[in-house]
Amino acid sequence: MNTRRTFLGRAFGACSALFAARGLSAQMQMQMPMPMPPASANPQPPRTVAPHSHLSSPASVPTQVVTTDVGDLAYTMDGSTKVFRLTAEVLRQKIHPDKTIDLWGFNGTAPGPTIQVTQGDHVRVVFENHLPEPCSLHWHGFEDMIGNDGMPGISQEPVKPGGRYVYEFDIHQSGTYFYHSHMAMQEMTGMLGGFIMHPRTPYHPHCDKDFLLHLQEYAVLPNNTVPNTMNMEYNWLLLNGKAGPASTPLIVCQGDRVRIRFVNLGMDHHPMHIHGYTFQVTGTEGGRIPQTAWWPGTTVLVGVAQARDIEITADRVGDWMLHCHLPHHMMNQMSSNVGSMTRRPGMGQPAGVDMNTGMGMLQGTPGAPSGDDYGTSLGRGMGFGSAADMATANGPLAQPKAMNAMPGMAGMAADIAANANTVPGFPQDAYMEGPSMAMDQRVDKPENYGLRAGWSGYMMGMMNFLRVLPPDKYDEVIARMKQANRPNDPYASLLQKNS
Ligand SMILES: [Cu+2]
Repeated sequence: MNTRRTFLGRAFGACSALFAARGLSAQMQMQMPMPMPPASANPQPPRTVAPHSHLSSPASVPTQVVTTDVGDLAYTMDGSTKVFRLTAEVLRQKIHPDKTIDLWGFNGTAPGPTIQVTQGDHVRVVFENHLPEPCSLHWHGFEDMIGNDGMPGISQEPVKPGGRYVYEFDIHQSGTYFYHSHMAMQEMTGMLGGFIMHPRTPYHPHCDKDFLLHLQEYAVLPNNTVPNTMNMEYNWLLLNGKAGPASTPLIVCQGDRVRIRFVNLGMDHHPMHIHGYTFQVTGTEGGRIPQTAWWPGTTVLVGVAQARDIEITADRVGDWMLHCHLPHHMMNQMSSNVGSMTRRPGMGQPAGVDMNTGMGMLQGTPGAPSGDDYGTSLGRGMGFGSAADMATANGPLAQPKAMNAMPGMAGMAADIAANANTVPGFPQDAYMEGPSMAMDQRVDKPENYGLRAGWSGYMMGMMNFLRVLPPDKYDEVIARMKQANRPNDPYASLLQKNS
């Protein structure tokens, strides 16, 4: 079969070859007497391709996890010890074409790079602190010695600026784990990362693709670049450090079995939803779930400090949405600090008032806290944002400036009813998603190749694609990804596999 695969690979490209081989395998199966399928309360539509074939990659080797937009932490060997070097540092990160913010992370990214090890490994992590304040690293979910727990002031001295600490682990667990600063505000400004422990014996069934998505939120007030870690209202919702449409799609080939690992080290819980598929939840932050206890769903709630692994067989082609289902987490630059949900005059929000008044919390008439006079203005008058930019709608802050920035806006009038301004509640999404928000070119990358024109006007915040591509399209996208030849490409392990 290897010979056949090599030949087909040369002839058609990796996925075409795989697909052809799967077709052959399906034909061969068709000649065999087929067992009756078990009765099911939820009959599945007929598969268009055979389920996973071992031809795609040997099941004896776990598939490397791809952390889109983040990548992996490389290691060196010291005898039989895997040595990782993790440096906490201040960095700037472009989370969206129009937003670059100051974060704290590791080795140039926030979240930090993913560490991947295998059960049975002896692992050393040399941690260096390049932050302006003390820090230590907690290894979340690890069953190990207290001295490696990373709890500052409890299990170790905090690592001072310029200092280092060496953590050592004997890996006996397997599953989706993580590391993070155990200082809460540091964690909220990006100091977290994934730690994958591959099982010594690969899980069954084998997954052809394996992805990790970090769920994150930041509160970055208008005209600011530093997340306000004290704020409890978030306006930037991210997957792997990028807000939609800047996040990178998960690329899979039709017929692949796919695992997606969600990790939540933030302040909010996220109901992660996938279109077009019913998945099985196959793992938690406590490791693999026995197959008899997997549960089906189309949305899985990923609570704070939890991981949830889901698996599907990607047999239906499409650019399927994969997103948090909280409506406010499907938007960018959301903030009640910059305007009210009304276009009616006289209902703007007060600026420059104290927090009690501005948040409408404890006092005032009529009907505080819900009175019209007391919409939120948190941050106004506190030196954040511009007090001049008092909006009266969900629409832009400064009309001419915004109109210039969004040429598509001019064409939107045609989509708006003539009496729109007299309709209570207008606008809701009219100026928040649609053609005026499209920025296909500005977020162009090989993984977006072939998406429907204007797609980016409808994708924000914690939204992404699972792109299940037919073999020919898959091969084309993979070829473009290879051609891009990006340094430290998060997709490197997948691209090597497809070479
Ligand atoms: Cu969410």
